[in-house]
Amino acid sequence: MTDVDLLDPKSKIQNPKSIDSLNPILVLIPVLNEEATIAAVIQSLQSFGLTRIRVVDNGSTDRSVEIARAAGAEVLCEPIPGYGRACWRGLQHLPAEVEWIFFCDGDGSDDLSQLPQLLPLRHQFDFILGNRRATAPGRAAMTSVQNFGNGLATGLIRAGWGYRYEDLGPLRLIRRAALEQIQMRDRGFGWTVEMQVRAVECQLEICELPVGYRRRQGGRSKISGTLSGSVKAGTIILSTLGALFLRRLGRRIAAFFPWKPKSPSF
Ligand SMILES: Nc1nc2c(ncn2[C@@H]2O[C@H](COP(=O)(O)OP(=O)(O)OP(=O)(O)O)[C@@H](O)[C@H]2O)c(=O)[nH]1
Ligand SMILES: [Mg+2]
Repeated sequence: MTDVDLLDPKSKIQNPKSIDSLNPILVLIPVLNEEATIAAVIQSLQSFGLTRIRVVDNGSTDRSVEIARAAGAEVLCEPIPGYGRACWRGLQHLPAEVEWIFFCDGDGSDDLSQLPQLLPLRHQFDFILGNRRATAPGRAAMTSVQNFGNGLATGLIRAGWGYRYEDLGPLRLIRRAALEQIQMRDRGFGWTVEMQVRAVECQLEICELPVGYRRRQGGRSKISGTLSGSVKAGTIILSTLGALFLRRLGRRIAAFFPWKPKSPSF
């Protein structure tokens, strides 16, 4: 793991002027009923020079869609519910120029002020994640269930795959080619953890950058803010990890046997 230390005076990535063209970066925001916050999130991203912003809505019953469009985002509507489903939908029909995908939430909880440090890291890494647990405001804003769940999931990844992640945060920038290599399958709340495990399996260059985080800035929680949402998401994350572990075991067992299944002849 590479965890970039922003306080390191020798760090090469401190200078915000090193940000070059951000045109190849597409921002993807899954959204469900975030009318109170989505405009501010979009405006904040735009203020950092990110203008390709795609919101994927899963049937919001409020004005999220109109507000996101008015703020300058492209809005896609995915009829089948699911956080991962929305993320997957947002990756369809990407313009040819897009080389990077930046994921963030639409509830205003991500502290985007670290973007001038985070974005230039794409010149050194394939996959850059915001690490909320490395900052005091980040840790404080996460519920105890979230902190526990993150610790458990990252501990299991460490035990199962030998890679030490610190967080399973929403803020993440990934190379498009790497995402294609990862071949995401999950279409629900297992999306984030699957991406992280598959990134290790695909031997991507990964780094985590300390980022701030705060409680959602309006609207209602769909996942971690309620006990039932946390338990549901936690269960899905753990079962996703189990399935990924078994899948990898299956691949290892298959590689052990000398014979290979015959490819069908036509
Ligand atoms: N399209 C879509 N977006 C979703 C869905 N569930 C959650 N989201 C969005 O995903 C992001 C994260 O969801 P949140 O409700 O903020 O979950 P959380 O961050 O774990 O919990 P809180 O911030 O405490 O509410 C937000 O932008 C939501 O609007 C879904 O089923 N479909
Ligand atoms: Mg949130």
